[in-house]
Amino acid sequence: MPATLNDILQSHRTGRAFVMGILNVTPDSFSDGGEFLTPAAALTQARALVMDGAEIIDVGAESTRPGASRVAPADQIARLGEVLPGVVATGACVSVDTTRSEVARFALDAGAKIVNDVSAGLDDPDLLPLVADRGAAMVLMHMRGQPATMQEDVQYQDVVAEVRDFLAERLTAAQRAGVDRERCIVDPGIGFGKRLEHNLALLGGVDELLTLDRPVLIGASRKRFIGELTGEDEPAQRVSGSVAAHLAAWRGGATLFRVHDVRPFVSALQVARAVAAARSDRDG
Ligand code: HH2
Repeated sequence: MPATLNDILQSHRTGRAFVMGILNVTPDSFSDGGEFLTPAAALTQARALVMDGAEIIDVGAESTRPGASRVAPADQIARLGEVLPGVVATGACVSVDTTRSEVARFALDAGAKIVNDVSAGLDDPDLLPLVADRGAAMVLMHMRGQPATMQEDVQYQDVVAEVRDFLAERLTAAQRAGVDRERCIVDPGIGFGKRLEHNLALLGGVDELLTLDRPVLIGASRKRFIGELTGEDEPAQRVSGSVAAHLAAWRGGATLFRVHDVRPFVSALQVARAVAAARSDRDG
């Protein structure tokens, strides 16, 4: 049964998990920059993500890796314009990874249903009103500062509580701008202004984020902290570590997972789910 946007937005209540496949139409993303820049390569990848089990495709035209340079909205639109119609035609629910309202407007016009804003509405004051006006869904993500500087001077007293409070405040800001809270998804922003211990605390602290009564999205895929734990310098070699990180968050109640390597995670989830079902059968 294909996922509807409503299924995704209710997933924290139903427990159904959804995989968001990553499609970076960028020359400089940290793990796959340049791989899917041509429209043909991007569409082939979008179809492969769906075949592998992704029910959401997150298309981005600007890298947010630490130190990345900004991409003007017109350039993001030029990159997206050639691929969005084909990605929408896959039948997956399409999300656009941007902080800019011009880009989000273009993507929503092309059939995207979710705006994935890593700045949680702070980068562009016109973004929340646009999402409200269109009745779109939105990901509000926690980040400290800007990608250019976010890994400098990273300090928290209690990272899980601080991220939860920030997301609560951004949910209120979104509502004040007219966005329906029921259309919001929250994301602790793994790797965005966080050191290893912060990422681990957040992956283990999903239950606390769920007190916001919104679905929790986790994006740990191939990120640096996995390399720090496993010694894998090459992002594409961090697949097993990424699966483990996402499964740990799933156990805590996260239901949405933003991943590069869809099939390995879908398989792991199938097994973990079967074990959990057997356990609950036994417990009655
Ligand atoms: N991570 C990245 C980009 N967008 N969006 C959300 N909601 N959550 C995340 O954790 C997240 C995100 C970074 O990963 P990637 O897209 O692979 O790299 P880059 O930003 O270099 O394109």
